[in-house]
Amino acid sequence: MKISLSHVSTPVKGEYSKLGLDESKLIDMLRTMILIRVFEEKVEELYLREGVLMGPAHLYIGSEAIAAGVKHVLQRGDLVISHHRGHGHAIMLGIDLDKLFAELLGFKEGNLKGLGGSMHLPIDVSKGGLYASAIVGSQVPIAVGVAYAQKYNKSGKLTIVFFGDGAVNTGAFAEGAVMASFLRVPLVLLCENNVYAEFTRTSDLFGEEDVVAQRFMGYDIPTYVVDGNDPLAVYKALKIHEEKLRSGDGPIAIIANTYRLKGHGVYDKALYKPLGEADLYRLKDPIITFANRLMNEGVLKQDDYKAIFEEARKIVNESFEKAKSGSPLTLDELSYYV
Ligand SMILES: Cc1ncc(C[n+]2csc(CCOP(=O)(O)OP(=O)(O)O)c2C)c(N)n1
Ligand SMILES: [Mg+2]
Repeated sequence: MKISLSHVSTPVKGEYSKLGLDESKLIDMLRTMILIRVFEEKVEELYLREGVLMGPAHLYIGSEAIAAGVKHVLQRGDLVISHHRGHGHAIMLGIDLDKLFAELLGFKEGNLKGLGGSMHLPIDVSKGGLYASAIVGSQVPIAVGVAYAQKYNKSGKLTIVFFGDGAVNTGAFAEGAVMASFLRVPLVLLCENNVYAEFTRTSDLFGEEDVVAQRFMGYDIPTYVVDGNDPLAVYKALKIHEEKLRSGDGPIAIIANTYRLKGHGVYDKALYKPLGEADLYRLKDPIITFANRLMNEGVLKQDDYKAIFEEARKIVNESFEKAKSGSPLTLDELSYYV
């Protein structure tokens, strides 16, 4: 059995044009990351301080670079399948923020009429968000079927399925990976390796640091390991294999190494994390790191950086104000939809 694991480094400036990167894409990646961050901070506030949101919410804070890197590879007709930590995917897909807030509030103006909530937020078929599941790992074999349809129809489109480092220990992941490999489907298995699965360090489960990468071996699927805090590394890993994916050469996997800066859900203070660990990772905050890079490369000025944050805060606050005036489905409507 072939084992194919390669590390993809961040592109140097000279590679940008070959990879189809220009200034507007670079700035949009940063803008996307900031919009996700500001949205998530608002969500956290609405849960913890305002108490207006209920149910679970698993924040994407710390992993924004992954969604931003994926965004510019997607074409119309490509599909995204997500998981319980999918707010960042929903924003990357371009689902209106007022619809997302309405969905979190349980209102019929939400993208799923308030029936899905946080863990199904990235679903809007018109934007390419086909499905999301909170049953860890279960989305992987489903994504194989979706990608198989794309292959069968010779569509040239691809599917990206997001899952976490905890999901790689499920039978569903293994089953999906075997089928994806066997059927040679245009699927990207994208593992957001954020160090934790709920309240457990994934590496503690096996006492090995690289346990996640090991889970990808044996399927004959080319697997790329990237810095998931760098949107350009994520983008590059997808881009170098894109043509092969679209032409039916079979699936790839990407392990994007990142860090869950917050607790598992909004309610979780993450007191089980080693003291100082999150602070160390905050020094490598993906937004600050990427903004510094763009400033060093002369693409971004300090004032523009501030303006992007201001703009994101305005969009987020206005979207929430708009969503607040919505209402839940009536009983009649509920019985129709459920
Ligand atoms: C099949 C299944 N088992 C257990 C759970 C409970 N659960 C919810 S999230 C989670 C951890 C998932 O960790 P990971 O895949 O790393 O994703 P992350 O939350 O870190 O993004 C678990 C065990 C579940 N939802 N589904
Ligand atoms: Mg995890």
